[in-house]
Amino acid sequence: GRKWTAIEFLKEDLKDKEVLIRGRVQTTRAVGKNIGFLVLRERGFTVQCVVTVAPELVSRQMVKFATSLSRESYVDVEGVVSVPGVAIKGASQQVEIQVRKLYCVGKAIPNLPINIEDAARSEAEIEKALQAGEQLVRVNQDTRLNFRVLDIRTPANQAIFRIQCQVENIFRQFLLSEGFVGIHTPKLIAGSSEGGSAVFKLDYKGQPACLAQSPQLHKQMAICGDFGRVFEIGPVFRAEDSFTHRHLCEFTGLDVETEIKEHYSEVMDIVDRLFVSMFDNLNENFKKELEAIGRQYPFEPLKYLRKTLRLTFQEGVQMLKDAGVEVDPYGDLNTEAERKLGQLVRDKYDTEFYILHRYPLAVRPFYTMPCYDDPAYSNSFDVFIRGEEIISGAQRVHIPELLTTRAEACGIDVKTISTYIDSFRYGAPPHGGFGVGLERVVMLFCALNNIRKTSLFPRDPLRLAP
Ligand code: ATP
Ligand code: AMO
Repeated sequence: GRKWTAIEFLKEDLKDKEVLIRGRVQTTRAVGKNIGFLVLRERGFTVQCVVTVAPELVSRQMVKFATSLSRESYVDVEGVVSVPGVAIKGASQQVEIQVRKLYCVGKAIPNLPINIEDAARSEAEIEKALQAGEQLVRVNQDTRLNFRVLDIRTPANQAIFRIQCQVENIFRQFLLSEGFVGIHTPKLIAGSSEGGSAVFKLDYKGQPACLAQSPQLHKQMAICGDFGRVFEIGPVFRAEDSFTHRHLCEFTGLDVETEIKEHYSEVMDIVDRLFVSMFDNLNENFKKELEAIGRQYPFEPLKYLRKTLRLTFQEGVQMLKDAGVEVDPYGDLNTEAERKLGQLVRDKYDTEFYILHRYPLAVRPFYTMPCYDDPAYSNSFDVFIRGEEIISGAQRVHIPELLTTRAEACGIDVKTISTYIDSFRYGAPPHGGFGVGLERVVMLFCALNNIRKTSLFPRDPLRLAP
């Protein structure tokens, strides 16, 4: 095959060399009939190509063809690298390609529903452009999602999904290094795994069934099956009935379950080490991606401590109370109280990442272990980034009689989970774990305002396409 050069690597050291590149047409411009310019883009990098009429090499027809190519068409260009004396505006690479040959290998329709350059601008750039009287279309969230294939071509979106991939990668690498085994649990199950009604129901060859709301029951059963420590990366389905900036109907769950020797703090220790190393890794190795996101959606780097702060639920309630916010000490925190507590914690402890534990039992799922010293509370925790939840976790009830009582007390039909409850009759170790929402981690690490930005093809109550 021929040798291809990525646009990213078109630099001065290639001066006078012949290169072969492939890119999308970002813009075209004709100057008279003899010269044309086109900017080609490849994964966020752009280069200016010059088509100049020259005997034997480039015809007027070719200039016309090149400058009339529709935006976003894919073209292959053979040409020579040159270095102009002045800075090149509107392209990331500071060299030009003197075009010899040009082939359109993937034509785009002429009027695209989204202009990528407009879709890539920050709010501040849009304001500035509008004030300067520029013609420009503000691309709203719904339009972006309707034409997601175009939208995800922007540098910020390209970076978001590279970071998402790395979060998943670090999660896996970290847990493997700590002796965890990766598993896959069924997504077609007989009933609700979290209690509650937010399940997608379906017909399983005549039997009523659900799409799994979490791997909760089966990851615990894997512990009963002697794996010791397990993790899973997989889809989670929630039939959410309201429309928020942080709920999807399908998201990616990063789940962990492990034996506990003495205390549920062992589970929180894993959260602590995993996330501190994840944040360090992203800040160190994904600077370019974080900058690309920040150029379109400016944000402050996440503040986190070397050892993650742990507060009890009661301490959190007290902090809110001291700040004049009354909350039920045996109830759940609503979104507003969670946000407020996030601010109070940041101001007092200088961190935007912390663990809140010992939640009231009444607001946790049936499988949660009550506190030994006070059964009104539970061995459970949530973890927050910038005042919003990214993780729920807990020690589980591994005593079958107590599990049955708790399930009944929570209004669960124990028949639908009988094989799960039975698993604990065959001998089970004390254990616990947690579940992380991948899209929420990326959203909140980068302080993005909507979870739809961190889901490649989001599913929400109104959206089943694309
Ligand atoms: P989880 O699925 O772990 O419960 P969550 O972030 O949805 O994650 P919840 O404990 O369900 O956390 O909710 C916390 C608070 O968020 C609730 O008390 C409620 O005020 C608000 N909330 C939860 N779900 C919704 C929703 N679908 N629409 C609007 N507000 C919600
Ligand atoms: P929970 O229901 O809190 O806990 O879910 C765990 C984490 O998943 C994310 N999350 C969501 N992300 C996007 N859209 C949603 N609709 C949504 N719902 C939840 C959040 C949340 O913290 N079985 C337990 C976990 C465990 O105890 O191991 C569970 O599912 O980031």
